[in-house]
Order: sequence, then C-alpha cells, then structure tokens
Amino acid sequence: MTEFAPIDAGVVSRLASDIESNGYAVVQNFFSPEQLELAREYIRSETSKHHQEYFSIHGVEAMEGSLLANLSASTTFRQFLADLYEKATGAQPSNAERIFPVIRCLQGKSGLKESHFYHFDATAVTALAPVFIPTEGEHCGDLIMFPNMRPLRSSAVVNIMEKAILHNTLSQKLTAMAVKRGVLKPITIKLVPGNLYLFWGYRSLHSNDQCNPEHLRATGLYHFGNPHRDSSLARIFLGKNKRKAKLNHDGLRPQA
Ligand SMILES: O=C(O)CCC(=O)C(=O)O
Ligand SMILES: [Fe+2]
Repeated sequence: MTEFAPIDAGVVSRLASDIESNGYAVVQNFFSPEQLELAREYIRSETSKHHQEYFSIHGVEAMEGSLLANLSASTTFRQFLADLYEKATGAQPSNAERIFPVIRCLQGKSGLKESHFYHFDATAVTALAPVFIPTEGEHCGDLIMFPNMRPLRSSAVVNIMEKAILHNTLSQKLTAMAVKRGVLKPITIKLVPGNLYLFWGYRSLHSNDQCNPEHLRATGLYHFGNPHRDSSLARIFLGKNKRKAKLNHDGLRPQA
C-alpha cells in the first residue's frame, strides 16, 4: 500500500492560517507523479463503466484497492486532518471519527447538472484532490467558494435550519444564477491535479464550476470531523448522501 508522509505541526499551522485568511490552502505536489498516475488509472477504469456520464463513488469500501482509498485509510493522513480539525474547532475529534471519501466524475450532460450545486459540508475539514481537470475552454470546473461564511454552530438545530434555507433547489438555483450574473462574487480556485486543496467545508458555501461535457473532471474529496456527530436530530435530518449510498453514519456498509 502507498505510504503518505506525515505533515509536521508547523506546516499544519501555516495551512490553517491560510484557510482562515484566504478561504483555502494548498499542499503543492501532494501526490508524486506515480501516485497521480495510479489514481488516474483507477478513474479511467471506472469511467469506462459509466457511458460518459456523471457518477460518484461514496465510502472507502466502494473504492477499495485504489490509491484514493489508500489515502482515506492512511493513519498519517487521518492525523493530518485531525490536526487541522483541532485548529478549526479548538477540540480534538472523537477517536471514532473516520474520513469519509467521495470520488466525483463530471462528464457528459449529466455533469453539467452536478455543477453550481452550492452547499455546506457536514464536516469541519474538507480536502480535495483533483485527479483530472480540463485545461481548455472557458469553464474548467474551478472550485467556487464563499469562504468561512458562517461559524461552526454549537447547535445542530441551527445547522439543520441553515441547511434547510440554503440547500433547497430554489436557493441553489438563485445562488447559481447570482454567481453567473456577477451579482454574488465568490472566489474561484483553479485546480491542479496532484495538489491537495484544504478548506473549512462546514463553514464555506461551495460548489464547482461546470466544464465542457466532452471533458472529464474527476476529484477525490475527503470529509473529516462532523461537529454534530452525536446529534440524533442531525442524523435524522442530514446525512442524505450516506443514506442514498446505503452507508451507515460512519460511511461504512452496514454489517449483514
Ligand atoms: O468536486 C468538487 O470540486 C467539490 C465537491 C464537493 O464539494 C463535495 O463533494 O462535497
Ligand atoms: Fe462539498
């Protein structure tokens, strides 16, 4: 299994302060060229099964054996995200907290529908590993973000209400329209495969720009540290993606 080097405390502090002041931080060349190629081989083989249309893969088991799954299972990577979580929240994550990985592949017309889909993540820390990013054309699937728009809520109910207001179809369409017309001005981040992008997913309303349906845009997302993990209300009202993927609250397949 590929090993990932630990990231030292000084670097974690710098990354956290970049996220606070710029909305995001970058670890350049996080993947070696060989690791990036391994991730690409896996995505290529999955892509060929999906008839040039959008697909996503949720949870470490569904992507087992791939480099992107190995990263999710890496104890050094978990430690890195846990250190960032501590910077974000001032508290250590629960020992039971696991990284929830998602692979998203935008291609074809269905890929367009999955773009400009503005949301807050359930987790405090989000790491994004771009694997394929189009380089030609007006739209290359940039990450679009309103950074650090809200604080971490101590109340799960407030979080649920904010999500109800912003995550419905009407609000999402209005936000997308306002961004496209230049009424709202988020930051846009050009993604470079091999780098790792970090942001406070819970606090930042974000989505990706569209790209040409002929081109493939593939990203690995690593979500870590749900501040409301013990709230039963949050379990009932949120966590739709895991439910849809038939995964339990920890992002794993329920034991038979
Ligand atoms: O693919 C991307 O760039 C962002 C996706 C995202 O924000 C998510 O899956 O939570
Ligand atoms: Fe997200």
